[in-house]
Amino acid sequence: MSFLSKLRAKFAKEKLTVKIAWLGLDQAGKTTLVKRITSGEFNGSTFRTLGMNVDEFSSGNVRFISWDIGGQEAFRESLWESYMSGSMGIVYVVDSADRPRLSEAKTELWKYVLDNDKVENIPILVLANKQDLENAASAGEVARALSLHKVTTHSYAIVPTSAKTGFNVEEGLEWLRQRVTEKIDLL
Ligand SMILES: Nc1nc2c(ncn2[C@@H]2O[C@H](COP(=O)(O)OP(=O)(O)OP(=O)(O)O)[C@@H](O)[C@H]2O)c(=O)[nH]1
Ligand SMILES: [Mg+2]
Repeated sequence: MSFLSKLRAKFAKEKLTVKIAWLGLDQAGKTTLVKRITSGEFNGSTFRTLGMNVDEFSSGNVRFISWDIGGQEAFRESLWESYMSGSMGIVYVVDSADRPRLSEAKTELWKYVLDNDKVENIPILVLANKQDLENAASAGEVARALSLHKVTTHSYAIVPTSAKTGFNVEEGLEWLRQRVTEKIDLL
């Protein structure tokens, strides 16, 4: 058995452990989404993340080690790049109802992730979150606001979600699980 066959066999039996990083402006809903995934419930009393939270959860054959990084401006410059290092996927969360800040969300996505040479070609899952709110922009509107059609360097998906109702949260995660697993299969 070749080394790679052994490696695949090992992964088939054991869960594959994968680090992912959650990024996005403050208030986008990152911590609430992670809590929804880990507890299956909506927790409306998150406090702004000062630094980051590490959690662990599984989806199929993948165990995600999830780094939920604070989105306040002070943390972007100081933490985002170093804390996302070593990630095999990025979840970029957008508050779809905060239309005035969509352009800031675009600037930061491109600055820290898409135009950042230090970020490898890893899949990027964009969550157009807070879809339960009446004035929320649709996933298409968020995609346009972030200029996602210009992305050529990464595989990406945009998924409308609500951490409040749980809408599409599992589906988004499933997309990321598949992309990450594919990459390993290509080894
Ligand atoms: N209605 C609604 N509110 C949400 C949703 N997701 C998060 N929120 C609320 O948005 C606020 C901010 O959520 P957080 O999860 O703390 O945001 P964050 O992205 O972690 O923010 P930082 O830690 O500062 O980066 C909280 O009041 C949440 O209850 C959602 O899908 N719908
Ligand atoms: Mg947070």
